[in-house]
Amino acid sequence: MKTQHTTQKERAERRNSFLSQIKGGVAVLLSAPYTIRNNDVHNAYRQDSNFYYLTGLEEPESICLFNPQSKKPFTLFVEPKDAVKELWEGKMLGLEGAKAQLGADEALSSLDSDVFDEALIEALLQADRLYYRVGQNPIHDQRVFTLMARAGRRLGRTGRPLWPIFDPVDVLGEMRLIKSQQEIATLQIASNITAQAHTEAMRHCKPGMFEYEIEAALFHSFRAAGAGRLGYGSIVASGPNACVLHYVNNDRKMTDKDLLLIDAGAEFNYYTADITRCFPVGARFSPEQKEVYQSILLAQKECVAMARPGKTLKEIHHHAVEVLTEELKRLKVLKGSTKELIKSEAYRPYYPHGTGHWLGMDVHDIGRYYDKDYQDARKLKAGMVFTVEPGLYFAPDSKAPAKLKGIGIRIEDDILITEKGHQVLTGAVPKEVEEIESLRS
Ligand SMILES: [Mn+2]
Repeated sequence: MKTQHTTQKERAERRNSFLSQIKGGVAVLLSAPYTIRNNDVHNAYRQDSNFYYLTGLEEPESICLFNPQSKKPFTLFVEPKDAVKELWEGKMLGLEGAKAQLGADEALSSLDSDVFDEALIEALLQADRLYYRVGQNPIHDQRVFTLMARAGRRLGRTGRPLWPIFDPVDVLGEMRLIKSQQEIATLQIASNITAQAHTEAMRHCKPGMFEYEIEAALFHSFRAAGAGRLGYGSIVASGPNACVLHYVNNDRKMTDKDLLLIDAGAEFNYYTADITRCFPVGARFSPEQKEVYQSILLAQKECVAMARPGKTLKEIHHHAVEVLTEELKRLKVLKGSTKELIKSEAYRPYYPHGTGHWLGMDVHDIGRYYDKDYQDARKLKAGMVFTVEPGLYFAPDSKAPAKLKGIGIRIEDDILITEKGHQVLTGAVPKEVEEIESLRS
């Protein structure tokens, strides 16, 4: 497996871009906390996406301070090397490593809180605003607010108000929304690994198996192909479970009458794919299952075909709603004028979610969905990556015709916008009825 690591050069470029966009201000970013699973066992560590995007550091208890006004604008606060800790948990970067390997202009101990406190106060005194995401860590919020007040007192009697706080996610969201060649290559690897696992699941699933057997097979395929972890909890939902949008129990025994909905994605080097496919647990779709499937496939293919620079996710969603409403009429679930049915959102009990979301380091990646004023949906641009995932869900207790009850289907691919149109990153997994049935038999 060819590996795609974000280079230090690319990270340095990101930091320069970030620093120039926050000029006049100062930014504090926190690492993700180490979280306890139970008693003294920790969950596997994953760095916060924004923190990793800018620093490449995978250690907890770290803080990053960006001060564009300083000759040393990039300071990392990390834990100093500790031989005992290294014995138990592995190599630490340490202060020297933070400078030599990650390109920090300055590396200071994160264990000595006075060091950070003084550095932030100094930086604030040279700045007119603070970039800091409130609400991630209440203890840290309290600390930052207190330091702002202390810095304010240092100013003396100037009548100046305290520093306004901006969310750095606004700047970082815009940066992360447009993927570089390196990021696209990484997403393609995550997509290939995920596509391969979905295709294998489609091939090996048998009546009588439990959903968790498929969940385990997916995880095996991901890890065996070099994926670091799951991009999100796998949904392996058979029969009526597919109507529960965030079903994660994955513990039902499957029968040859069921469809199986799999929504799972591998994370590779901090970038995740997000694929959903549905296939019969028996050899073939039932006539009803096939009809619903074809409706969604039609909507999905038309929505994917719309993807190009200048279009919006809102337009794509609107088109999905139009097609699915027409199909709901054809399936005798709804009746009346399509226009009225859309206006009254009659489709919503059967299509309750959106048609896509940004995709990248986070499965629901950051970045504005609207223009700067949050008025109009933003136009798609080359380098954006998002999902197209229409579906229909006829829960057993819904008002759908009896023969459709218990059917839940979604088809999801990952789309990259290119200069001229789009590229489907996840096209390797079959989605045509004939392809699926031939794989199943
Ligand atoms: Mn998705």
